[in-house]
Amino acid sequence: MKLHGAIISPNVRKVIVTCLLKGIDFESITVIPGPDLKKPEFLKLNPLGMIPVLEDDDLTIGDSNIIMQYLDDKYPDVSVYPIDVKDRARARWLSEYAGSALLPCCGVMFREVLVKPNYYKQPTDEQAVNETVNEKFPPVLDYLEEQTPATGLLFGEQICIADINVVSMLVTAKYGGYSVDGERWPKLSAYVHRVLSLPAFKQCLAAEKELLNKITA
Ligand SMILES: N[C@@H](CCC(=O)N[C@@H](CS)C(=O)NCC(=O)O)C(=O)O
Repeated sequence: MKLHGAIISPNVRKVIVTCLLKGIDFESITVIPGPDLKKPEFLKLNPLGMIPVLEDDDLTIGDSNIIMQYLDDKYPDVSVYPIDVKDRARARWLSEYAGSALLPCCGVMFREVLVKPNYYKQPTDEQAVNETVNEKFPPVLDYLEEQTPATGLLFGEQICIADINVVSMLVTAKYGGYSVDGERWPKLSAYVHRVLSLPAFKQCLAAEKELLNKITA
């Protein structure tokens, strides 16, 4: 099984955490967002020109959530979906919400605070950062605070796609210097720490360090 992507990308992180939880071996093929995604050989793998892409024998698919679903169908023993049908729907919804509402905020922090000044030697767009921190993040985190239980994970004690989605995005924000304020969003902040202390997340973040260090070098 081959996974194409950059391991510090949130959508790639989601797939890696899923593989680690399920004990799936895969070959990681590094593809960094940028011109490489527009090359004909990559567009053959994913005409959308986006990572991650999974190749499994004769199957080639893009989109992190679709890949996670495939891995769960193929390796169901350790499932990353809740059992209850409504919880499964809620978990899919929160995953969608994380991708559509949370990721754009986290992406701004990652790009403007970490990547642009350190890797591209370009100035941070301070206005975009201030707008994100003061206007865009708060309503998204308010909603997630409402959804987060005081103990455990989003759907009990077993990590599921919603936990993987929400926390993968917030790791990206953390690389850009933004962490959930524990005073303002206490349940969400404590929950993020609980998820990050799980072995699969710890192992994934440890593997990301090398690439992260290259960006900040
Ligand atoms: N819905 C897709 C989104 C994938 C996506 O946005 N990937 C980003 C990296 S995290 C990417 O490839 N960006 C390159 C680009 O937009 O040109 C998924 O969940 O996999």
